[in-house]
Amino acid sequence: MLIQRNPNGIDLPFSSEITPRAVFESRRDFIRQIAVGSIASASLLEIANREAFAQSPTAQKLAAAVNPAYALMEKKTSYKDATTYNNFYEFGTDKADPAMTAGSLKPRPWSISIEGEIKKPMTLDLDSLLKLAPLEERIYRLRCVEGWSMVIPWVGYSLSQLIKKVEPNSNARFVEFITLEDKKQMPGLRSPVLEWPYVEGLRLDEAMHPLALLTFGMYGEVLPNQNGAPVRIVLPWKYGFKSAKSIVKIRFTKEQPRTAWNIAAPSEYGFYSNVNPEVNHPRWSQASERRIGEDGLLSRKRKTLMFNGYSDVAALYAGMDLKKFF
Ligand SMILES: Nc1nc2c(c(=O)[nH]1)N[C@H]1C(S)=C(S)[C@@H](COP(=O)(O)O)O[C@H]1N2
Ligand SMILES: [Mo]
Repeated sequence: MLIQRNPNGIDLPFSSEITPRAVFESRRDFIRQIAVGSIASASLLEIANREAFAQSPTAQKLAAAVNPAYALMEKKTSYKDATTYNNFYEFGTDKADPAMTAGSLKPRPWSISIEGEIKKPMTLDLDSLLKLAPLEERIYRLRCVEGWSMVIPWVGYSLSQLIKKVEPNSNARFVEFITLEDKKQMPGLRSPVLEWPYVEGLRLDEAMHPLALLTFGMYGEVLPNQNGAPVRIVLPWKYGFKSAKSIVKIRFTKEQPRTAWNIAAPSEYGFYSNVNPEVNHPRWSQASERRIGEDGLLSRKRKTLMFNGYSDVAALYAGMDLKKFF
């Protein structure tokens, strides 16, 4: 192989040496086409996104048409990164743990019991849940409170569809989400790192916002266990920890529910936890973020946007001091 010394003194092979000739040639054509503007920028994004779709060869397909109203035009995080860099403390606290240990979770049979301040309490199994409303694909940015983000194509429908079905009564002001707690399936429960089960909550009007997604799949497949199989919520305008995984119970309440991270560290994690670049975590800034798989480990070069860019939700918080209600 021909080695060329580059100006920085590092030996680099020519790209024609490491790439088969035909691929190299067609790439040159491709670059030429971009230069003359014959490939639209939308298809450039499509090409960038192809890499993101190397899905699991064994997973069950769960296809749905993209809802263009919620299709973020950004390069998707690769399936590999989205399924090997996870926070799911029931399966360990290291980012790599859930992918290695969540095989013990049994996502079928599964049901969610829906109770509390509603006219129609019910238990729905997974098939009934899947049939309740048409599935949509929604490409959302997920911003973790730790300062990183991903872009993931989720499959689900608005949580509001389920809420309408159970008919909240006039006492219902909040919704609580409760994750499975089973030591046999979840090795991380042996550690007291959080109070178990993992609980999260929303005000009822937040839960009714169309962006709040009851989620069954990602990348056109059912949710991998490490991402919260078989059903979770995704709330793209809030820090990632609000999006509880592997939900077994949804309870409607009069009082504001307790939430897992607020119990663990109340001065660090508030009930609302809306993405807000102006309210820093006591131990780090929230003004910027790094995109997993694209940016360097210490490179938080992307500006974090108010409500993670989902400004539609602002009306939910009109008149509220979001520094106080962080
Ligand atoms: N039950 C449960 N849900 C959870 C968590 C958890 O530890 N347990 N981690 C949260 C955090 S901190 C984030 S950032 C997201 C990560 O979702 P992902 O792994 O699908 O990207 O899940 C959230 N949901
Ligand atoms: Mo997170």
